[in-house]
Amino acid sequence: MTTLYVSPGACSLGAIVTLKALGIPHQLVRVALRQPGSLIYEINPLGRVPTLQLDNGDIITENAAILPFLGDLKPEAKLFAPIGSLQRARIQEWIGFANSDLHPAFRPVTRPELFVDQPEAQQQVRKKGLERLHTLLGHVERRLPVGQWLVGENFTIADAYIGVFLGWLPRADIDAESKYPAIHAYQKRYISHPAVQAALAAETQLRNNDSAQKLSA
Ligand SMILES: N[C@@H](CCC(=O)N[C@@H](CS)C(=O)NCC(=O)O)C(=O)O
Repeated sequence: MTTLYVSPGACSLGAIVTLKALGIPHQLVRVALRQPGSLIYEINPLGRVPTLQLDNGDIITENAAILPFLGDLKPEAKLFAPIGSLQRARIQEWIGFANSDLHPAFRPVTRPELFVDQPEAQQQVRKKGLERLHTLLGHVERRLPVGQWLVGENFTIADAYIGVFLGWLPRADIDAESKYPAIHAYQKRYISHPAVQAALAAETQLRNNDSAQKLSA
C-alpha cells in the first residue's frame, strides 16, 4: 500500500490532504523528526517529511514532487491540471512559492537558533525573518481570489500545500484575522474542506495514540 511518512503539525499535512482528496488508499506512518535513530533516516537520508513510499518500494521526497505526482494519478479529480495548460503553470507557480519562499520564511522566526548562537543575535534574526515573512504574506494576501480557491474554482494541490503554511501564522505570533483578512477567510475555507478535515483527524489520531504509529485509510 502507498505509505506516507508524516509528522503531525509538519508540512506533511499537505500530502495527507492530497491523499484524502484523491481517495487513494494509503497508510500513514508517524515518524520522529530530528531524532537520531528515527525510522525516517532509513527511508529518507535527509530525515524529512513528507516522504512517500510507493507499492514497489520507490521513494519520492519533497512536496513539490509528491503533490504533482499524486495529482497526476487521478486527473479526473482535477487536483492538478493537464500538461501544457496555463492552470498547471499557475498551480506550479504557487507550489514553487510555497517550497522556496513561504515555508523557509518561517524558520528564522520560529527557529532562529538554527542560524546563530547568541540570544541577542537570535532576536535580530527573528526580527529580520518576521519582516520577510510579512512581505511574503502581503503578496499572498493581495493575490488570494475572493471566494475561490487559489487557481480557479477547484481545490488543487496548490491549496493543499499553501493552506498548511497559512495555518502556521499563530506560530509566528501573527494574528491573521486583524492583519490579513483575505488569508483569514481563505484559511477558514481551507480548514472546512472535507479532505483537510479528514487529514487533521488522521493527524489527531496519530498524535493521541502512541501505539498507533501507523494508520491505514
Ligand atoms: N522542501 C521540503 C521540506 C521538508 C521539510 O523541511 N520538512 C520538515 C517538517 S515541516 C522536516 O521534516 N524537518 C525535519 C528536519 O529538517 O530535520 C518539502 O516541502 O518536502
